[in-house]
Amino acid sequence: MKALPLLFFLAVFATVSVGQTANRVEVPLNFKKFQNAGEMITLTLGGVTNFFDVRPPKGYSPFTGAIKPVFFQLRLEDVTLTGVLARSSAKAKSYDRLWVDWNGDKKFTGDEKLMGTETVKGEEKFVVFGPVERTLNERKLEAFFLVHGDYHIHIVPAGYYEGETELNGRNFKLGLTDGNMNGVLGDKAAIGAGLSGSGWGGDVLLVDFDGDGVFGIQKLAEAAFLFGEVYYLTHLVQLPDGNFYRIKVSEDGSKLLLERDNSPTGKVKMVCKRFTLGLMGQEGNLVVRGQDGECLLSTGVYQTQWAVIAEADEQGKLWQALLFFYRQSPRFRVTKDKPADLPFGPPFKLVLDVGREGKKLEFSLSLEDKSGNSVNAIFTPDMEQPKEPNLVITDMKGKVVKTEKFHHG
Ligand SMILES: [Ca+2]
Ligand SMILES: [Ca+2]
Ligand SMILES: [Ca+2]
Repeated sequence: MKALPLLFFLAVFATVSVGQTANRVEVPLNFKKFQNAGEMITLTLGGVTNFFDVRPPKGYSPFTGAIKPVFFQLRLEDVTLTGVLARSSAKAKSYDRLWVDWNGDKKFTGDEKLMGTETVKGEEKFVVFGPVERTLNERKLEAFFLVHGDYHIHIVPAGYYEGETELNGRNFKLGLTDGNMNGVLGDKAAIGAGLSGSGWGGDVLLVDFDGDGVFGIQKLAEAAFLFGEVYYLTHLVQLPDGNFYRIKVSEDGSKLLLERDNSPTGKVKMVCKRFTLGLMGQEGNLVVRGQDGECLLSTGVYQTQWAVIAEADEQGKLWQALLFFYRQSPRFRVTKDKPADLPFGPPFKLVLDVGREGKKLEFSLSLEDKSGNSVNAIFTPDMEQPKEPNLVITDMKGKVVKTEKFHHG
C-alpha cells in the first residue's frame, strides 16, 4: 500500500515532462546496427576518412609480399590508426585485404588482417571490412572500414543511436551517430565550421523531419547535410515542431535530453514551398527548415552559407534548387516586430551567355536567383539532374539552322 502514492507521483511527473509546454524532454535511445554500406556512409556523413599513399608512413617499412599495397592513417580524436590495404590476387578488382596496426608496434601481422566484401551502392563500389571490435586507449572501438574506389578509406561506427519523441503534437524519430568515433556521444561541431561542418570533429545528428521513417537521402549521401535530416550536431538544433533545442546526451548514452531555447524569435520569409538554410549565427552553425514560405529564428544577425529551395510542380512533387555561397555569405537580420525577407532565392531567371572565339560560338545557360546569385544545382523529384535542354538556332524566317544539346557542368 505504501508504494502507491509514489507511483502516482511518478505518473503525474511523466505527463508533465512530455506535455505540450515541455521545456525539457528526455528521449530514450536504442543502438541500431548498420544494415548496409549506404547507411554506413549516409548516417555518419562518411565518418573519418583518409586517402591512400603508396609510401609507408614514418616508422613503417615497405609492405613486402603483398599485391599493390597502399597505406592510410585514420585520425580519430584520441588515437591514430595506421593500416595497409592490398589485393588478394593480381586479378582482384579492388583492395580486399586490410591490416590495421592495432597494437602500434609498426608491424602488420596475421592477427591484424581483415577480409573485405565488395558491395555496390548505386553506381559506386565499396569494399566493407568488419565489424571489428577492439579495445583501444582503454575504450571499446566497434567499427567498419569501407574502401571507396581506389583512393580512400572510411572508418565508421558499427551503428547509430535512435529514439522517438513527440513535440507539440509532432511525432518523429531522431538520433545520433558517434561520427568522430571517440566513444563519446554528443560532440558538437566547432563554431565557425565550413559549409558542411566536416573535418571539425563533431558527431552526426539524425532527424526524420519529413516523417518518412528514414534519415536523409541515400541517393545523395555526400550532400545529405543539405536536406536537414543528417548533419553535424550544432549548438542549437531545430526540431520538426519548428522550435529550437539544445541537445545533450546522458553520460551513459542511454538518452537524449532536449532543452527548448526560449530566446525571442522573429520570422524570415521566402516565396517557395519549402527551404533549408545553412546559417552562421551567434552560436555557430545552424540548419533551419522553412515551410510554406517562412520559418522562425531567434533574433539577431545571420550569415548564409547555403540554401536549398523547394517548389512543387503540377503533380505536387518537389523540385529543389541548391545555392552555395562560396565567396560572399548573404547577411540578414531577424527582429521581433517585422518579418525579414531573405536576400536571396526565387524568382529565378535563365541567363544565356554567348562567347565568341574566332568562328566558334559558345553558348552557356545558367540560372540566377533574384539577387544574381547563380544556382549551383537543380534536383528533380527523383533527386536526379534535370534533362539537358536543347539549343535551336533559326534564321530570320524561322527555319532551323542548327540544334545542339547543352551539357551539365
Ligand atoms: Ca601490429
Ligand atoms: Ca563522438
Ligand atoms: Ca526522412
